[in-house]
Amino acid sequence: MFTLADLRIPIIAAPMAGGASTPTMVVSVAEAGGMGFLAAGYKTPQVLAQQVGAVRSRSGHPFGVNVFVPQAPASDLAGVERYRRDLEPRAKAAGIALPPTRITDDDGFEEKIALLCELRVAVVSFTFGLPPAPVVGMLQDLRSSVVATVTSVAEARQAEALGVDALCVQGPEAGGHRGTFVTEDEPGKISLPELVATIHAECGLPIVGAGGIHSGEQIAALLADGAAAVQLGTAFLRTDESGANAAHKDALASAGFDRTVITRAFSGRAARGLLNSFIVEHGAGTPRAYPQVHHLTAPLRADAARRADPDGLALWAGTGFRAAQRGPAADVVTTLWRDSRSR
Ligand code: FMN
Repeated sequence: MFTLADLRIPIIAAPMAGGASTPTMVVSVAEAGGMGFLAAGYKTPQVLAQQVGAVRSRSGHPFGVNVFVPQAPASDLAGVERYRRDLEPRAKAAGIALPPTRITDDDGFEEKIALLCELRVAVVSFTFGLPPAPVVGMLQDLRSSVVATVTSVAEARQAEALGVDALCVQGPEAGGHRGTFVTEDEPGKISLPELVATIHAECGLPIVGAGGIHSGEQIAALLADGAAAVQLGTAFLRTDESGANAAHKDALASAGFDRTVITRAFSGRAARGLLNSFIVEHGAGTPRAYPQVHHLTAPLRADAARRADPDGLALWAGTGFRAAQRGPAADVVTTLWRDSRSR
């Protein structure tokens, strides 16, 4: 079974749902000596199977697939309807009809797990919670290594008790959704370096540190503090292989976007992204209702993507966004690793 110690370079390209992670990114990062993830979230099992096939047709290196753990049905449906009324003027101006509210989470968890049991990828990671114990056992029996995303010591303890193989420890600096499942979905107060050191002292599992990492110095420090590897998302967002929208790539380097915030405005769940006018306008009134808000805003985000309008897009990004460079994804791996070794 794959272990993090097998990596020539302990740098992982994060799973990024919504299109940024691509099979070519996974191949490029693996060829450079790191490891990449495909994101199963928001896509059908058929598309996921095609993407796994695309990686395997070009590379024999190990890679991972990341899966969203289903959420309990939303309780704040009145809040979702209130939010719908907030969004109506924006939708009307764009000539868009907002979709009816979906009560349950329907990301196809069971079909995706069944598919991953067939495909037997090296690593299956989970976010937004812990998978049921039989799923962990089944994947491990099929020789897939299981990683749980955690954002606190309490979550790390639960994941360890479940029997996962490694922890992806996500700090509050991280771009995209927070994986938080035990505590409130508000930003944690403990920075990634502190969180890694604390969880390393309390849990026996290998740790992948994630959140705001953009320099060799940070990587060297995290590895010295007990991380077995690091996982970067934002650093890969502008690369040639990234499938992120062009307006998202440009915004990361634009003077018009100068900071990231944690918001529920786009999905109903806390996520870090560049502050834009959508967040300014709607961020204060968003209910805690994921994925209902995600589905509600989907046509608005799709319209903004078509118009390449960064002010209507979810510009997910971590605190280190200014360091994200254009160029091959492989260069992110080799440059950061070289820099981390020269310290
Ligand atoms: N993490 C997941 O576990 N699953 C996802 O599907 C996912 N999608 C993301 C999409 C984007 C655009 C970004 C920026 C992050 C996403 N993340 C996701 C979070 C990453 O796994 C990782 O924790 C984060 O990128 C690390 O912080 P950094 O972006 O500052 O490097």
